[in-house]
Amino acid sequence: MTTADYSLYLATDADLLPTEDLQLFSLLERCLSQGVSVFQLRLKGVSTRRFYEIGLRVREITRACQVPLLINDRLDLALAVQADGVHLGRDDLPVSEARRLWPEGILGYSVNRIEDLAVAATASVDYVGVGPVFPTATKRDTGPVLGLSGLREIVREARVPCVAIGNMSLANAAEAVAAGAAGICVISTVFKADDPARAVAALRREIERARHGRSVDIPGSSRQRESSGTDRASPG
Ligand code: TZP
Ligand code: MG
Repeated sequence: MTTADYSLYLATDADLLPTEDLQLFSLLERCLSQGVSVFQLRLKGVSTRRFYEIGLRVREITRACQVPLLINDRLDLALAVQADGVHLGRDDLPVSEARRLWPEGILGYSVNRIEDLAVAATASVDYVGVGPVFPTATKRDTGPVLGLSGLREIVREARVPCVAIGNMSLANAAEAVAAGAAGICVISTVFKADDPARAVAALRREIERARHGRSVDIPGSSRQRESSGTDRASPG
C-alpha cells in the first residue's frame, strides 16, 4: 500500500477549466502551490490525445510542487504520463485488474455503498473516495447522497483512508473531518471560486484547524490564520 496525504485532494472538471493552455497551466500551478496535498486530473469528454498532452505538462507542475498526481478513469494515461496513481470507479477498468497491472501505483476507488468496500479490499486499493456526501451539480451519474451519517458509516467499515467528495466546502470540511474522513476532495468549490488559489489556501487552513484546532503554515501559502482554539464541527 502506498500512503499519501489526502487532506486536500483537488480534482478537475473539464467544463470548469480554461480552454487556453497558458491560462490552464498557470491556474493549476497557482492552486497546487497553496496547500493541495493530492491532485487528480479528471477530464471527462476530452480526447485521449489532449488528455495525454495536458497530463504531461501537469506531471511537470505537480513534480515541481511536490504534489502526487492521480489520473481519473484511465490507467493507460496514468502510466503514459508517469503519474503516481489512478482513480477508478465501478464503470472503469476493474480495480483488481489495475492493481495487477500496476502493483506500485496509488489506486483509488469510488465508493457509495458499504458493499463497494469489498471490491476495494480485493484490489488492495490505497484509499476510497466516498460520496456524494452532499448533492452536487458536478457529477450527475452518482449514487444516492450519503450525508455525513452515510460518510460516517462507510468510514467505520473502511480499512483504508476515506476521502469525502460531493460539494465539499469551507462550510462542511470540518464536519467531514469529524466524521473520520482523511480529507476532502473538491472540484467546484475551487474552480468556481473568484480566486481559486485563495480558495485552496482557505480550505487547507480549515482542514488543519478542524484536525488540530489551530492553523499551520502551509508551504507557499501567503495567509495564515490565528488559532481560534474551538472546533465548530458537530460531534461524530
Ligand atoms: N464523485 C462523486 S461527487 C463528484 C464526484 C466526481 C463531484 C464532486 O465535485 P464537486 O464540485 O466538488 O461537488
Ligand atoms: Mg471513473
